[in-house]
Amino acid sequence: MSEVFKGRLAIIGMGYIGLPTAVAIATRGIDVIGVDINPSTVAAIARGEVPFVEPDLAVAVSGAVAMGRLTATTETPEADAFIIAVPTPFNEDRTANLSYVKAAAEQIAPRLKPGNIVVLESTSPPGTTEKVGRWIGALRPDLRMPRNGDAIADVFVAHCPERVLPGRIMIEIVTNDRVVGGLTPRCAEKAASIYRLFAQGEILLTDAASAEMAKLSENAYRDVNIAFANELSAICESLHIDIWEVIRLANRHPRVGILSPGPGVGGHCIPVDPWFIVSAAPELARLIRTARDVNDRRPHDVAAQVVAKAERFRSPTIACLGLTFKANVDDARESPAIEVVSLIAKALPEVEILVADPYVSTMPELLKGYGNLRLENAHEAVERADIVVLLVEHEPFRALRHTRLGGKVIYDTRGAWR
Ligand code: SAJ
Repeated sequence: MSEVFKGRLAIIGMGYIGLPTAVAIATRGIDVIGVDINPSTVAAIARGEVPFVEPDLAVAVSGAVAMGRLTATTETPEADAFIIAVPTPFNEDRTANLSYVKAAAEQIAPRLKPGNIVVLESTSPPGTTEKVGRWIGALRPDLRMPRNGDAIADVFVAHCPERVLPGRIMIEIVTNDRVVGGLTPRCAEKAASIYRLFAQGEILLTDAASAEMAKLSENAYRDVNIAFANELSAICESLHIDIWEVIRLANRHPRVGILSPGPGVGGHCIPVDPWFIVSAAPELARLIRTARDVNDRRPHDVAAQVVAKAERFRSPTIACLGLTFKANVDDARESPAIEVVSLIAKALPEVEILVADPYVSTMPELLKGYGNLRLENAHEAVERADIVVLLVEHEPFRALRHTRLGGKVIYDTRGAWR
């Protein structure tokens, strides 16, 4: 029989991954302590509230807190298992910034007892899980840390990369298969016992470096495929061919599935993670690096198209719809839509630009310096605009197509109004 975890579990990092994971485990009858350095996040969770928008998460958090299974604190407590779910951003030189992971490992180290499990969920370059083991070992020489070929250890360290899609987290956290890579096979088995509590997908056991690389490969795969769509889109624009018609037709081939072009690739994961592969093997990662460049270039191409359209008017008003990094989420981190708007605002300082997004209520920091930008509701913005640019295909924007767009110049970067 496969082992299933019993005991108390602490999760370090109550963000987009840590909080849903905490809830998924707490609702299986395990006491979960959520740890976050941000006191307002901790206070919100203690009230049963969620500090960001994710479908079905709020009701799950308030339920788990009301049942007394989920608590939150700023101090790392003692527990039987620890999951690290903190950000791994990149540095200026695009190498991974592991300072949050290191800080989490250092907070956990003094609390560890023999038999405890430590799982790293944060997306990380190959070798990071091993570093977590070393950082903990340096602070706790009294504990035997897991080493390959050595069956005996006091603490079990593994990597189980998160793979959930923002907007579908509460579904995917249960249904996705999970990859669990241990510093030793026993570590993988121990960590898997936690995911058996709630994962309905298969749990695939492997070594830590393979798990790290598999996660990076998933996001690099998506980045490369989106870059292909974005490059095709630029080519079709230059040849005056409708990209959406081309994709519709090509995708009727049984072995072709071209993704959707857009104004660029945003979010906290896909624009970041491929760089971890590039920095691990700079000479070899040629396609992955080029895909990053193609996707990073995309907001500039889209902004240039809008500027070209605006130059046909004497004094146009432009409506830009959507600011978040993708549809139906409130997350504007690394958003290409924001970059497009700022490039247009900079290129056309005399032109009035109205921006609208149902998920954004204050002007994002990056756009605050432009006197020609105003946040509006979508209907008003479209009503007043000569040029309407769709940057994010939020559900409420789709309906505008039938009623409001007549007589305007439309630039639909997402193909939502076809
Ligand atoms: N995008 C396109 N065209 C497409 C698909 C996406 O332009 O056809 C854009 C989106 O608009 C967005 C960006 O790409 O700006 C990324 O969006 P996404 O929906 O592809 O992915 P994320 O960042 O929300 O989540 C990804 C997922 N990874 C994969 O699908 C391989 C998710 O499963 C991961 O858990 C997540 O990264 C993560 O945290 O690593």
